[in-house]
Amino acid sequence: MAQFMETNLLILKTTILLFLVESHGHILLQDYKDHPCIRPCKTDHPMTCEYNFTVEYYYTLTKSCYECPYNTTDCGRPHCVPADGNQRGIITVNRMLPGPGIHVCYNDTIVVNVHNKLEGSEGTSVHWHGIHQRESQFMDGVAMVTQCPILPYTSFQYKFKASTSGTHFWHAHSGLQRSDGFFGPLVIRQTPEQDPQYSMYDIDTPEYTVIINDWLTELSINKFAHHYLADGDNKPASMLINGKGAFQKFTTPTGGEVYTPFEVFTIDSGRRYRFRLISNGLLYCPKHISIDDHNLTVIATDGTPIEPIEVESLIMYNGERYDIIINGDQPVDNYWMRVVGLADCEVKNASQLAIIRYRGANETDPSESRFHDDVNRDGKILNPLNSQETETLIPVSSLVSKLDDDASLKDVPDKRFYLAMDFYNISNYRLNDMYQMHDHDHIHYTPQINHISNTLPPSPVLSQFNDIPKELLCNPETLSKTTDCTKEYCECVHVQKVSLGDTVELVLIDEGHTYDANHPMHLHGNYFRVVGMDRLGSTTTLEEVKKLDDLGLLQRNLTKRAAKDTVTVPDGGYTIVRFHATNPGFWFFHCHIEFHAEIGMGLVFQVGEIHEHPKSPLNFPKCGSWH
Ligand SMILES: *[C@@H]1O[C@H](CO)[C@@H](O)[C@H](O)[C@H]1NC(C)=O
Ligand SMILES: *[C@@H]1O[C@H](CO)[C@@H](O)[C@H](O)[C@H]1NC(C)=O
Ligand SMILES: *[C@@H]1O[C@H](CO)[C@@H](O)[C@H](O)[C@H]1NC(C)=O
Ligand SMILES: *[C@@H]1O[C@H](CO)[C@@H](O)[C@H](O)[C@H]1NC(C)=O
Ligand SMILES: *[C@@H]1O[C@H](CO)[C@@H](O)[C@H](O)[C@H]1NC(C)=O
Ligand SMILES: *[C@@H]1O[C@H](CO)[C@@H](O)[C@H](O)[C@H]1NC(C)=O
Ligand SMILES: *[C@@H]1O[C@H](CO)[C@@H](O)[C@H](O)[C@H]1NC(C)=O
Ligand SMILES: *[C@@H]1O[C@H](CO)[C@@H](O)[C@H](O)[C@H]1NC(C)=O
Ligand SMILES: [Cu+2]
Repeated sequence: MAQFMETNLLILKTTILLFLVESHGHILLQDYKDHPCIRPCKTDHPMTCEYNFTVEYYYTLTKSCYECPYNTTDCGRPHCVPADGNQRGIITVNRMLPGPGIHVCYNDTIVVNVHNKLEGSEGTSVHWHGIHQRESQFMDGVAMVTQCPILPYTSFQYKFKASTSGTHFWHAHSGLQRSDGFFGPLVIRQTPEQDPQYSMYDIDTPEYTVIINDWLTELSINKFAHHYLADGDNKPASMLINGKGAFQKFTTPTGGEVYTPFEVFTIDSGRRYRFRLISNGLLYCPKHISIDDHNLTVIATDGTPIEPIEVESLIMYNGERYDIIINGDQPVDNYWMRVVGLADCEVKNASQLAIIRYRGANETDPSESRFHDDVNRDGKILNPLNSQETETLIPVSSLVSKLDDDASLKDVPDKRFYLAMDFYNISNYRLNDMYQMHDHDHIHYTPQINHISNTLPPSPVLSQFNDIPKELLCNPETLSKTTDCTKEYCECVHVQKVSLGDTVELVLIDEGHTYDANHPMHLHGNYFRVVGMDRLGSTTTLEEVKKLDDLGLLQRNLTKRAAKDTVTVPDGGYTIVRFHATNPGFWFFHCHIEFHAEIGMGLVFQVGEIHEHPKSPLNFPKCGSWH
């Protein structure tokens, strides 16, 4: 009888599965784990690498998961997304979490057909985080900056040259979709001759890609609205490593405890592995990463090579990437990879584990305690949170690049911007100002850059500049004529213009008066060099930093500084970055904390005059308001 019922159930489930596959017409939901572009890279053998991305609202632990987590084999079934065991709505690409990894060689051409199958008529777009898109500026994927959102029922083809080598990732750049599962790795490998770190490792294959994110227990729009409009918090409860991990506890009929499985990285004793770490961090949750009994030799950050540095642990902010070497020189066994959430992630102890398993070890969890508090990890920490440099706390401003010095490091920059950031006490209609005005104990401070909240225009600045009413655009200089934005809420499309060929210096200041938060700032379309960073105290001001600079007291090192695209700014301190603006277009610069970016902590750099920008591709989709 039981046998019969099980068979019936199987037929039922198979029917559902078939139905779902069929509903996609002829598009197969591929994981691309055997994509022909995954190969040893050779000079002058470029390929065209094509992918289909089907974007859908989906769910964790669907019926396609069968008996997962009670039967861990079932957790690996196609279309099953176990995540951390908590059941919630998600957005997936090809019903995977993370979405398919794109692994190509330098100089390949990447073609991604995005099919928008989201419910609710929701638009979308995909950003290729770390790719500079020279000559393909329209492919940067920022809705209302470089393109219109991809409409539901339509598809959009991204096509660009893989000309920014290194460890990157792709993610939705429309609303909060990135936080709900719409992301995946993007790695552009070099030939042995091109790779300055080739002698440092033996193995560099897609299995050793590690994408990490903090994770909510509900759709992020729920969390966002609950937090900003009512009494909800903004603290993540969980974390994922390659979309997996243990969080929700399940009880077996015999009273045992089970969890959804951890990610496992299998290594061979005696070999050196290049692990490519990617932080798709969502909220204010820096991630402290270590591996029991193993040091991390860091060889690259945000895709660019650095002089190797050996540390015991490393902190990653949202949007950053680090390539590390793990040496398989310890006894054959299982070891924890630990990712511990700091700041807002400490409130609910959001953390996650993965397993480094030496081949030959038993397939069990490591015997070390799961609780990081039980495992003291002393020693050097790269990229510390809100700290000054010490013997053991190593900021990224002290990393030494393996790239040659370039015009971004010349003595005097052509343009300098002081960008002051903080959470300001300003009545903000987006954050429910009626409530704010009546209850000062529960005020929502507004994170801004130079007291401006960025908004996006009704047509993309890059593809339809002439369709945008110019009064929507602003910057502190234009606003200062009419408004005191320190007293009044200022919202507009914040555009700062630089000339093509300028060396631009950004002095990023976190005034730090409200909370001890830090902001990971990400620049599209360019690398910058991190030439200075310091924490001055628990707070500072724009005026104080300017005064120090006038007195020659802001240290800059203009030799061999690390090239990055995402960097932290210490609370009560500053970070100085330099970029050489040779890539014409409109490039978004924003905090990579999803909620901060969504409520306006960003601006757009216009590099070059409009006539110097590339022309829109033929028949490029258009959008805008209609009156
Ligand atoms: C993408 O989908 C199209 C149309 O369904 C199909 O012809 C093509 O082979 C697919 N390509 C890949 C790489 O999956
Ligand atoms: C990349 O492609 C360009 C032409 O598109 C070619 O000149 C260059 O040599 C190629 N580089 C490598 C490393 O293959
Ligand atoms: C677990 O599921 C797999 C199929 O996914 C099946 O082959 C196996 O028998 C199941 N194991 C148990 C203990 O039920
Ligand atoms: C890690 O590095 C420290 C020095 O910073 C050294 O004392 C320790 O032995 C190293 N551990 C391993 C496992 O290599
Ligand atoms: C977080 O962990 C600490 C130490 O292990 C524990 O005391 C505390 O109760 C935990 N907090 C929550 C919310 O689980
Ligand atoms: C694997 O487990 C078995 C039985 O629990 C034990 O005898 C053996 O020593 C273990 N092997 C390793 C490599 O830890
Ligand atoms: C915020 O500003 C309001 C008036 O704009 C003021 O009444 C309130 O005291 C301020 N709150 C804080 C914490 O500074
Ligand atoms: C700047 O960096 C270079 C290269 O790492 C180093 O040799 C030099 O001492 C640094 N200069 C200062 C002023 O710190
Ligand atoms: Cu921020």
